[in-house]
Amino acid sequence: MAELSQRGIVATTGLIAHGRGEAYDYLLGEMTVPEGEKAEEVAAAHLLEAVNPVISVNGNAAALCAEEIISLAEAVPAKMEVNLFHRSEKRIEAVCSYMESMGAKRILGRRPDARLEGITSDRALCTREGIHSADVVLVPLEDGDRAEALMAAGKVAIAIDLNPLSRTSRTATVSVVDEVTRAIPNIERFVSELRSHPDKRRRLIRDFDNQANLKGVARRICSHLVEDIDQGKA
Ligand code: PTJ
Repeated sequence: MAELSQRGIVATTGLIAHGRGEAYDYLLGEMTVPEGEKAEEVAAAHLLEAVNPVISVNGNAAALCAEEIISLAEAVPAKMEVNLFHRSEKRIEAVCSYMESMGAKRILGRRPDARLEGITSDRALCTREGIHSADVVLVPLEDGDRAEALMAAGKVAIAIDLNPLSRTSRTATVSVVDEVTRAIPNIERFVSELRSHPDKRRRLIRDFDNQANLKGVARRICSHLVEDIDQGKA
């Protein structure tokens, strides 16, 4: 992360966000919890049911798991679009080139030709072919404003965020509370499992309650803390 920050791929605030993520991951026991796995299965169902699924890529996601994102995009198949919170032409180019150097054959985002309503910053810039016309968008490590704007535009927003209380987690259609390097391969595994089962996919989507799932994660964090206290670790 530190090296990719020096190369301009990860924003300075991206390093801070990474530290926040590590703290939440510790509270989750540094593993995929059952609620995270359920959300990953539902995320896979949405991606397979979508007409135009898009994976939004920012600096942190690229730095942590470029190859896993590319592999998931090929498996679905889904488009990949670079969209940055701290946007500059130089960083857009750096992240796009980095994804290409890691094997991406096609990356959208260099030439935005549309705007996502409800965001005043340059983060609204996107492509007509990608995020603007997507029906399902996977957003790893997102900020709350854009998750809200995607939902307001009628899209299914799948967030990956270790903080179950973040505005992104509370806003998204499906909130995957798991570390992104575990979450993306898990979603790909479920894509393989669900590919030939459309009825199961629709049932999973219909029966999923995101708020109840998030409450389950929050309770799990609390009980981990209580266990640590009881065992004299805290
Ligand atoms: O590359 P840019 O310019 O688009 O900037 C990206 C950042 C991450 C800086 C930007 O999106 C941002 O500021 O995000 P936030 O609002 O800090 O939210 C990031 C969320 O991701 C936080 O809730 C973190 O807990 C969570 N997070 C951090 N690392 C991980 C993570 N979630 C999953 N896996 C991680 N490794």
